[in-house]
Amino acid sequence: MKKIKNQKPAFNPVSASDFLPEDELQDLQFDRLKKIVRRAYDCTELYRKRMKDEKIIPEDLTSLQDLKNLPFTVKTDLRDTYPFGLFASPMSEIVRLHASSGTTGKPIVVAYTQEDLDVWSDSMMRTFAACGLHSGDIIQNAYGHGLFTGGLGAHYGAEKLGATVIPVSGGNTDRQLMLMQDFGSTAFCSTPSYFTFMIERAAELEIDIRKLPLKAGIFGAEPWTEEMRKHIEKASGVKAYDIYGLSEITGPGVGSECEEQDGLHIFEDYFYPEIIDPKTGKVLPDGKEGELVLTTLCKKAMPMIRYRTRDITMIIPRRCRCGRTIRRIKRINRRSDDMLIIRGVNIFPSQIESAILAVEGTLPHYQIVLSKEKGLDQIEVQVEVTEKVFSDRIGALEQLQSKLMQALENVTSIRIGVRLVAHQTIKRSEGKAKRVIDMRNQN
Ligand code: DLL
Repeated sequence: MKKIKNQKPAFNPVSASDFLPEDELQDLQFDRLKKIVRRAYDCTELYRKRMKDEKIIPEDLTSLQDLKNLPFTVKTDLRDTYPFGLFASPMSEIVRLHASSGTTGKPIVVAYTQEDLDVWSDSMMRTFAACGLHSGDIIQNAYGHGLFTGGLGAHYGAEKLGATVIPVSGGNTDRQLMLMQDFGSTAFCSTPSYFTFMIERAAELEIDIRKLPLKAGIFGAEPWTEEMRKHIEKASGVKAYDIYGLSEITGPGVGSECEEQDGLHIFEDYFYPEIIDPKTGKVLPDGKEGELVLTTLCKKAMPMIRYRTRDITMIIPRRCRCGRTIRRIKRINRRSDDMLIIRGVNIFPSQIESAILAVEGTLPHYQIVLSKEKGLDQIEVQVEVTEKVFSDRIGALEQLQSKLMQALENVTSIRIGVRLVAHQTIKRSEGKAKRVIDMRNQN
């Protein structure tokens, strides 16, 4: 292939909004907050009723700090008002719908006006810029295009950046690798779990990703750990960035790491973050871990006021070395609702991922299987191991198994069964990985 050298960026896409002085940013946030709360109150029955129940009117907001007096919005509010009950714009102004599938029943539906799409493209453009991309970059976008927000969200952001976007969607891994080589993609967007599959398939096809122009992975949509980042960066030579978002707020583009890879900047001129104690609902100071609550400051079609994300993180109380003034959150590797309670002990899947990936000889493909035996909860972790380990002496396998059991016991304080399985045993995912298989309610 003839190599086309990347030209110098045609314009500097880094938004001034990332660097506003603190007081200017807060004035902007407060100004936008007042308007959005007024809009929510005037145009959405649920918000009006909730605020009336609390005897609050939009004019009671006299500073950003007053936000804490407003009621929360939760996922069931979206389900209860399915499909269009939270819309604050008439259908004639709504130009796009997305939906998130959820695990059971009806999806949740989200809506955008043209202005909302412009804001979203801007926040995704700022995401890519924070990850060091600019015009001249070739972004292969393997997030699903469709009702899922990942594909189209990244698409418009990449175009706004002036980059070349390849809207390939997820799956068809061999073709992904062919395009990556032939087009000289410099960035790849997908879930981190799908990229681990790409790395594996590339090795099988004897494609060395390190030798390709690929330099950045823009990964999100599911929890992943620092150990997973290390694995990806070591195995592929790309810099693996963490990006965050959720459909209810906009999709991807709520927050992103920058080149420092030290926490995710929240585009807080659009999405105002608070951290609360999930039990009491009280706002916690920066530096304390709790549940992330987000308020959309600009969203017209479907404002979200104090939306409880269930994602657990903290606001990092220091400025980033990159110079951006917008605050950062810590990487999210757990949700308040993904906690497993096994024999009375609380376990998060991310603790298991960190523990197993820190042990030499394991692959980043694992599953946590829950079952019941004689009324007692059982947990087993199935981990793929390298072919070398698998074909080694039995002793080596046993040694690795006991090492893993020890590592898991160290982080969880209970004995967890480990089953080492051969390469390719665990089902690969093109989107969000399914790490926990719960068979406790099956006979
Ligand atoms: O996953 C939006 C997205 C697309 C984000 C592409 C990043 C990249 P939902 O399907 O609504 O939207 O799922 C949102 O996924 O509340 C988190 O629990 C989880 N999540 C998203 N990004 C991350 C991340 C998209 N970087 C839910 N780390 C959120 C951990 C994440 N969890």
